[in-house]
Amino acid sequence: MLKPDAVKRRLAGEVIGRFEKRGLKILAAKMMVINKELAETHYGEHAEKPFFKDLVDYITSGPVLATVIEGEECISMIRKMVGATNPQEADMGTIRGDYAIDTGRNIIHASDAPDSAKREISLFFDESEICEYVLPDEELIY
Ligand code: RTP
Ligand code: MG
Repeated sequence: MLKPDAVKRRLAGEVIGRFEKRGLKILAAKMMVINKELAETHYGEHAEKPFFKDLVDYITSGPVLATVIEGEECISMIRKMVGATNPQEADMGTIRGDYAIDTGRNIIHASDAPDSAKREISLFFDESEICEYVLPDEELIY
């Protein structure tokens, strides 16, 4: 999910382009403004953390671009491409390392495990919004 800072800074296309160029497949993409309740559910694992309120305020502060992305080992691959939570600790070449400074404005959310991906996808998308298709160059990538 491209967070509101990414959308407002016009970085959404740039970031999605990195995933496309890597060979990953975009199955769904939707601009939306997340309401407080959905934000609290999405980030429920952090409900007791001191930064929870700021996190919910941030993620609801403007439109996000929610996506579903598919590819072999794509959860760990995308987390690696995204970089450390604190952009100042993120390696150069990662999305957060290249485009962000502040942990509270770190451009992108990425699911951290198959179970959380499944849960998060169902929070933001109906099944009918997820497109299955074959890329013409899939056999060059796999
Ligand atoms: P995300 O869930 O957004 O993909 O980020 P993440 O896995 O790298 O980090 P996580 O620990 O899940 O934290 C979720 C988001 O909360 C904000 N945060 N602020 N002030 C702080 O110490 C702090 N720690 C985390 C960040 O926006 C982080 O992405
Ligand atoms: Mg997380």
